[in-house]
Amino acid sequence: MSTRPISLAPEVAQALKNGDPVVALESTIISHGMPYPENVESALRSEQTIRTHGAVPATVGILGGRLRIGLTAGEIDHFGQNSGIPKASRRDLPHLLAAGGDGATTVATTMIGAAMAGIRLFATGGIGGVHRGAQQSFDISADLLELAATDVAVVCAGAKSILDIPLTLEVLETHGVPVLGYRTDAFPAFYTRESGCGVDVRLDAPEQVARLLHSKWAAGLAGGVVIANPIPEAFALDSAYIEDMIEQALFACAQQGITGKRVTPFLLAHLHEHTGNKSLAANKQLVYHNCAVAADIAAAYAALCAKL
Ligand code: PSU
Ligand code: MN
Repeated sequence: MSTRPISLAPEVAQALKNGDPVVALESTIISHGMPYPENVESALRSEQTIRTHGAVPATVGILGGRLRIGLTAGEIDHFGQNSGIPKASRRDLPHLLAAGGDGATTVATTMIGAAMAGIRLFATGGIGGVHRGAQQSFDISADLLELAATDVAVVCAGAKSILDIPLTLEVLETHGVPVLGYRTDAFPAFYTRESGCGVDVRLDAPEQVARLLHSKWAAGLAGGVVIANPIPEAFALDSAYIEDMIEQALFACAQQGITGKRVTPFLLAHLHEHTGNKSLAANKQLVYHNCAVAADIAAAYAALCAKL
């Protein structure tokens, strides 16, 4: 038995051994980001999308005190159904591993698992960031510090404007995390294609992104990369509409005294409920798009590594 608390699904282990493309997926989006059963449907379709684009999916979660890299459909259903599974960020890992518990991995802990396994690409919806009012609350997602330290590239639709996007980009800059726009000059705001902020560099082809990733890590520059991929035009929400809904969600959050790790799941659930699931439909579509792009980049990265 390995001394590390990690288990790879056989298909994932084989793909990594062969140098084939693999894309990691997170489980907090399943357990705490979407309602059941849409969460399970979305997780399975995400995996299928990655396969269609020529890569092997590896959904990450903590089961029985082990970091599992690649889950079965039954295990994904377990994450989808069981609202008792805690959201597990970096600080929660030691306890869950020691106690033999289950945990839904956030962007931060999915990066940790992916890096341990040797997976370089990860697809999700949105990253955590600096919350509005962080000057008072100090609520800055551990995702940002993980991006500073761990060698995994995260394909996302930017960050939700439940966050302070300009401050989120400042923190990423401080920590030397490149923010790439995939076929865009604008940093996207999850439900919408623009946030009013720009990206550091725009790249239009998977091969260009693969080269940047390779150059970064070959130069010994540890840490992740944000690959910002805007929601497809057809699924984007009206920005005034969603901004209004976000304001309402933030107001409810403050009124109910929600703080800490409960904030993001609360805001997501509030939005899904109060937009008649418009936000959920958009959320699902942008995740599939991120899966397709991450798989394309993973394939280009694998091809580049095979050549060098
Ligand atoms: N943003 C989303 N959907 C999500 C999350 C973020 O649009 O499901 C999840 C991710 O797992 C992310 C986490 O890592 O929330 C961030 O939580 P916090 O803000 O507590 O760090
Ligand atoms: Mn937080």
